[in-house]
Amino acid sequence: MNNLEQLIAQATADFTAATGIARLEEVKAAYLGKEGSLTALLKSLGKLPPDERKTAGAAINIAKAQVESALALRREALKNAQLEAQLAAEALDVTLPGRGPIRGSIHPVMRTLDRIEQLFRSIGFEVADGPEIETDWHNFTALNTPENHPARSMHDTFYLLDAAGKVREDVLLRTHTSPVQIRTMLAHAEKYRHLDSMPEIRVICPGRVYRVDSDATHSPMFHQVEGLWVSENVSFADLKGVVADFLRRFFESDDLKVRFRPSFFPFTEPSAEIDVAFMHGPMEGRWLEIAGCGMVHPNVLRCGGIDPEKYTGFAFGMGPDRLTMLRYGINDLRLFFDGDLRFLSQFQ
Ligand code: 2NL
Repeated sequence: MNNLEQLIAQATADFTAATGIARLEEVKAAYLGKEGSLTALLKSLGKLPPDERKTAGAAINIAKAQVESALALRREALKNAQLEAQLAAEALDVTLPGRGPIRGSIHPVMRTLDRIEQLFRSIGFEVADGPEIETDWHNFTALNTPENHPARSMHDTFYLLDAAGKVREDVLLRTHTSPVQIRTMLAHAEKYRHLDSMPEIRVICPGRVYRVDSDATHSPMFHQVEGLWVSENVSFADLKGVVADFLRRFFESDDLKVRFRPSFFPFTEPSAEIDVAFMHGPMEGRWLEIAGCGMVHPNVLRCGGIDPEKYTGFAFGMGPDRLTMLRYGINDLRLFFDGDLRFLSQFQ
């Protein structure tokens, strides 16, 4: 083996021994760089006699070409290995099951509202809604609530500020859904103004209401469903029948005791609290306050544009948040409103 063949063999072995691209470039410099052995051989040509120079030069150039081709081969091999390693590292297992979209669910209080609406619709009630920012008149005055009543205080009701930052006296966040019923009566009376007698009103009003109150059983925003039935001959007996039937269907229980306990509201007379007692389960035999009700006060009918000499009505109000807590055994009202998915996702 002559010197050149030895050099080619050594270069090829050195290239093979280099296991990374960076190391390969270092090895390359030892042969083909400025200080490389092949470069030195080419430089030494000048010292040879002219007649030997041609054959020696040709031989060195052939050797150089062979070294370069060995280098290119090794470079290619290393690049392929690198790519393969990367592909293996980043490989996706396409046989894994997909994650799919995250499923939302109906909020437990909305389930209760849907259920209440469905039950009342089945006995001919319509569902109405109205603004959450109400006038003082619709929220209090029309509901026979006196000017100095504590419910009207800044302590109990959220008021709004005007542009100058002063408390407005005319508007507030509604404290109950009754103003929707006032609006319903006014629109109904107006619509049938030209008739001797108007068709009856049967409506429920579900929605958000606001009071200055916050603890485990009170939230500044909560829900209410009120109901109203106005007709020429509607009585407290009808009220009892409608409410008792509703509660038995809502709680899916026939052996449920319902009690009407005398009470007071400015907007009804007479008025009553509605209590229920379950005859089975963990709450067996305990009376629970569930709603309020009464015969619509004549002053309230008058504010709704309805003649109290000709028509009577009953009304009731209940808290769907509390009904939901009872139905699912939830002990903290705040769980409904702080949006924790660990709680909400249990109602799929
Ligand atoms: C309660 C009590 C009640 C009413 C709401 C009402 C509405 C009109 C006229 C007369 Cl427009 N009354 N609503 C009546 C009695 C009780 O709610 O404890 N709610 C949670």
